[in-house]
Amino acid sequence: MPEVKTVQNGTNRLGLSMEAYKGAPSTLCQGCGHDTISRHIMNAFYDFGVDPHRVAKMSGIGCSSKTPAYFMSRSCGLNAIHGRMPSVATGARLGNKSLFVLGVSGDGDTAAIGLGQFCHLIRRNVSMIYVIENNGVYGLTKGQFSATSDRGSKQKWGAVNEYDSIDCCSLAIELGCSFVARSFSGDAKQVVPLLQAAISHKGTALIDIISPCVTFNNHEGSTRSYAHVQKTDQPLHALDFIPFYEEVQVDYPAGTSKEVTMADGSHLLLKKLGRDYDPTNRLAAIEALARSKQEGALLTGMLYVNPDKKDLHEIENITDEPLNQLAEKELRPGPEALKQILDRHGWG
Ligand SMILES: Cc1ncc(C[n+]2csc(CCOP(=O)(O)OP(=O)(O)O)c2C)c(N)n1
Ligand code: SF4
Repeated sequence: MPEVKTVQNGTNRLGLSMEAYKGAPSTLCQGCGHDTISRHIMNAFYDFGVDPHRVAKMSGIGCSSKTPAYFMSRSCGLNAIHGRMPSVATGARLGNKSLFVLGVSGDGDTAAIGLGQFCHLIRRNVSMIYVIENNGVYGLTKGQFSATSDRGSKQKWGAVNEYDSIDCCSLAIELGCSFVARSFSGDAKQVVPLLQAAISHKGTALIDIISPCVTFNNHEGSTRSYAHVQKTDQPLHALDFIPFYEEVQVDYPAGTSKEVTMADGSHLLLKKLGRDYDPTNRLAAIEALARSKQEGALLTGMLYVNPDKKDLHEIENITDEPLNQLAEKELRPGPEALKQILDRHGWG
């Protein structure tokens, strides 16, 4: 665990300035929600004090999938092919458990061509953050409806979407995802603590972030425009994140907040905003999402979390040591070990 320093003189607890978390200048359209999300990512990783060298940035294809180039240039990363980020990210994490794997995808990349990969990543509970930059269209290929576009919503040129949408959060909870959140790119106060809680989580942490495409999906009739999201956003709670290296010193009256202790000992505080919502209740989360879809509301916040679920490393009993640091002896245990395995399965 890195030495703990408080944030001071423009540096974080690792002694790094914000410069270390920046990337190349963005080439996206001005006002694109994806750029705002990149800023939230830089702020979350800087504030938490994650060493950029330990981050693996993974993405597929799309405007959203281009964004890892625009933050944390010191990190390694791979722009995979369309919809195939999850398998490449699984490989990276299996190969090196000490990496923070951050996947950035679009709603097209995830919910259409990559849907099978998305489902199996979640079933395996690979420890990584999965951000969907959800604008309801294929931005890069000029604004076709995506599988997350709401039925009845209108394309810029007037065509109406006749198909039901896939809700990636509902699907993820159904598949057993251990961390599911939804937010809006314009809501820094919600996105940054959610990202920090995701950094602290063991297992797949999915954050579906509505991210308006100003060029192809920001008009009247769209349900992913800035105006529509602002009108329908229903935050479940106000969020506070307290990292494992800070003492919990906030004092909320009983019954007004819920505290979730993350796998690394950090705390996520969920302060009630009107409604009673327990993000550790899986069935209630599925129901709340179905209800909000029916009502045309956008439910945002920590939808479901289970910090105790085993991740892929635990399930498969994979070594903590990065695989490239294992010696020949560990990689090739020899004929005696092979015989033991064969005997154990009755194949000897
Ligand atoms: C195999 C394959 N099929 C289709 C494409 C064309 N294509 C590129 S990006 C994209 C969709 C991107 O949409 P999304 O993931 O929502 O990202 P956005 O651009 O909206 O951020 C498509 C269909 C491709 N690159 N590869
Ligand atoms: S086309 Fe849309 S998604 Fe792509 S960069 Fe422009 S605003 Fe963003």
